[in-house]
Amino acid sequence: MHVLILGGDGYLGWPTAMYFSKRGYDVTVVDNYFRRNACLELDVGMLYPVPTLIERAKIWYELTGKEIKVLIADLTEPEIIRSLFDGRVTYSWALKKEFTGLPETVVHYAEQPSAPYSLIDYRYANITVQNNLLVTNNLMWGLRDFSRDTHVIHIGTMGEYGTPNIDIPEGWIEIEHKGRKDKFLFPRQASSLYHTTKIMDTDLMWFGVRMWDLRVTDLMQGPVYGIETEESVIDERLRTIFNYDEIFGTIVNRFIVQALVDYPLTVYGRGGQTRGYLNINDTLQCVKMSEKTPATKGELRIFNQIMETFSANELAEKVQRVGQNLGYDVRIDHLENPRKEAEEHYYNPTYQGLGEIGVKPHYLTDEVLEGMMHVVERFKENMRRDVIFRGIKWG
Ligand code: USQ
Repeated sequence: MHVLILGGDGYLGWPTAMYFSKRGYDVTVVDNYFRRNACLELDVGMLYPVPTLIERAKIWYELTGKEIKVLIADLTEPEIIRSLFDGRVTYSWALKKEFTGLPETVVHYAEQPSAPYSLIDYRYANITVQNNLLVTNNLMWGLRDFSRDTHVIHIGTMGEYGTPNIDIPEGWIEIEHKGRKDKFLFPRQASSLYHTTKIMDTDLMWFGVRMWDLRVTDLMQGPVYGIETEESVIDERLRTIFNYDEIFGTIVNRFIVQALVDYPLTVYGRGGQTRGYLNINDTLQCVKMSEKTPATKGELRIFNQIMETFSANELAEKVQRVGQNLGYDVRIDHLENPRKEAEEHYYNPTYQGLGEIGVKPHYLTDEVLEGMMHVVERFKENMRRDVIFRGIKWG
């Protein structure tokens, strides 16, 4: 089985590549180093340096004897994606240069993933819109023209739904109107421009499913936390990129670093914002289980990819408690919220589907937080206080 991973250098992409490779799949990764370049440009250092994607693929090969083929290229160029389906591809690194063949599965992570980035100003908004929509559209047309049986696993986001005052189902809702019924995508109302591009992705893919019988699983993921996966513990050079800055860091990873450098935890506003969270290891499980039980032809299957919900306040209190047990003096601050979002709201999403296909959740226990702190504290001398909060405003 061949898995093609778009966005294979990212926080989730590289761990996913190793995960499938270890389990015997042929793996090809594509990336244009968007995230690394954006971190350099915006001067938001990562916690530790990470070898390039080609270097990581070589290290992986030396340690496991398994090949991950690498293409460094920009997927907004349609010919790049098409070359991955029609065999014209020239890999940037591979032991065997010949084309692996059509992928049974494409995992699509190749997106600008940050809500604050998308709202820095109109230029970053444009980069987000252009990148995210063009990559998804190019992928759809590549599949339409060369490989309609390939199953796409796209990482969507729970943020597509926003925080409606009604329960959130897994993607679809049946509506009765004037005595007639039909099934529709659940109404979506995102809270950032980035999240809005993910809504547009879903609409593009839904079009491809209806028109060309494509097979798509859209995973509505919540904010992910974590650092080590089963494969990265083999060698620390294989550890995924880790951001703790305001732009690319997600809340749990940020709070952990803040606790360690005596920076009061940056709860935005009143802190009642509730989201669904998951461990990076569960992202891997969810993608794997989706791959094992693919969507059928002409199906857009949607799962809500979260394992438990917390408010920002609850996360801060957890990190404070665990940090204090380890001897850190952890304080909590309530900053004026730079985002425009509900700080107290109803939140009741359904998230059973992934459990039903075999995903076993990991939870954010004190032990898990403590384990993360122990890994992260080794890099204390690299932590920069100036990147923690710059206050990119939504309004
Ligand atoms: N928050 C704080 N303090 C912080 C950082 C965040 O209170 O220092 C709050 C935010 O206001 C927000 C919540 O924590 O209400 C989550 O923020 P986040 O920065 O961890 O996550 P978000 O911007 O929503 O985006 C992240 C990923 C994105 C993914 C999304 C899933 O960057 O790629 O799609 O999580 S979700 O949030 O469910 O839409």
